[in-house]
Formats: sequence, structure tokens, C-alpha cells
Amino acid sequence: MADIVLALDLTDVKKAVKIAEEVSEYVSAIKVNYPLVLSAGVDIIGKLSEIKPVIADFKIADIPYTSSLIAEIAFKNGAKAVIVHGFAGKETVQVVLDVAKKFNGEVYVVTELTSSTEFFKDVSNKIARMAKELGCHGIIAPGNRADRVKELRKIVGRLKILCPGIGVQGGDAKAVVEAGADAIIVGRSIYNAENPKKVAEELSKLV
Ligand code: 3DU
Repeated sequence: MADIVLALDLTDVKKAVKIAEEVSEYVSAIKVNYPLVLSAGVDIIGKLSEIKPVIADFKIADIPYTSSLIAEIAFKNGAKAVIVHGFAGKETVQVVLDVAKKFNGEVYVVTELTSSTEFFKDVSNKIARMAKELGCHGIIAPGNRADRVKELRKIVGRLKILCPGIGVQGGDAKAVVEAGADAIIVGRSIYNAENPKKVAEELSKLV
């Protein structure tokens, strides 16, 4: 049994909150990204946290100092977890982890993007190893490539694997869960559906 994380990439704040409320019983967390936070302001993290734990997907990928400031803002505003790009390097991931610890928060590391293989293919496994060695809580793995999820599972052991790329991007929910995902991250297939609640319910039965 896997969880569903709602990727709420809407720029209409009212609609975002409405959908989060509608599907809340079927999702374990809400992932916010730049489109919503830049539209609504950072307070949206706290607001959505009242519905479900929020994962701040800022794909932090800067020098350690700047990265620590971004993580601090996310956690101070109520995020339960942040997402950091593994390619930014060990020092960056470590400072983000240090900030997370202060807030009892979690850190997920992007190993490779669903949309790109050309550069990531050589570093993705290394990033996964680093995430495990540093004691991160999990990784973000490509849900549109179940074979990669399977390989990454072997590397990260019991770390959590969260997989975007389901539905609109072509990934199959059942296949990635069988490959070892702990959660699927789903955005457009839910929030653009005529009946988001129904889609979330169906997905929850599937995984
Ligand atoms: O394709 P969807 O609408 O289900 O949204 C997927 C979300 O996951 C979206 O917020 C995107 O920024 C994020 N994501 C990926 O799609 C692929 C990745 O490799 C990492 C994050």
C-alpha cells in the first residue's frame, strides 16, 4: 500500500485550497511548488498545513548558505518537508538537513528528473547513495520509469521513494508502486479532472 501526495501546481489560490480540501481524505501530503507559492505567497504553506502536511518542493539547488535560508523559510512557515536537488552537492544537502533537524522536518533529494535523462543518467545512482549516507528521509525518483525506481530502491534501502510523473507524464501508478515507490506524487491528473475527489479515490484503490 502506497501513499498519494497531491502536487498542487495551481496559480489560482482559491481553487488550490478547494481541491486540497476535496481530496484530503485520499492524500497523505500536499506538495507545493513555485507556481502556487509565487502566486499565493509563502503563507500558503501554513494554510495548507491545516489540511495535510506540506512538502515544499523548492528543488533547492544553490550554494549551502542560500539553500539553508530557503529551507529555513519553508520550515518556519510550517512545511513538514523540503525537496533539494542532489546535484547541488553534499554540502548543500547537509545544510538543508541541518536546518530540517531544528524543525523536526524531513528532506527529500531529487535523484533525476522525469523529463531529462541525458545528464542525470550518470549521476542519479550516486545522488541516491549520497542521500542514504547523509541520512536524508527519502528520494524523488522518476515515476515514468519504473525500471529506474526498481534500481534506485536497491540503492537506498529503506529510505522513502516518492515518485512524480504519474498520469499526464505517462507513469503508471501500479507499476511504480510494484517497483518500490512508497508514494506517488500526482498533480494534473487530479486537479484538472472534472471530479478530483473521484480520481483521488480511484488512485488510492489502485496503490
Ligand atoms: O505531472 P503532474 O501534474 O502530476 O505534476 C508532477 C509534479 O511533480 C510537479 O510539481 C513537478 O514539478 C514535480 N516533479 C516532476 O514532475 C518530476 C520530477 O522529476 C520532479 C518533480
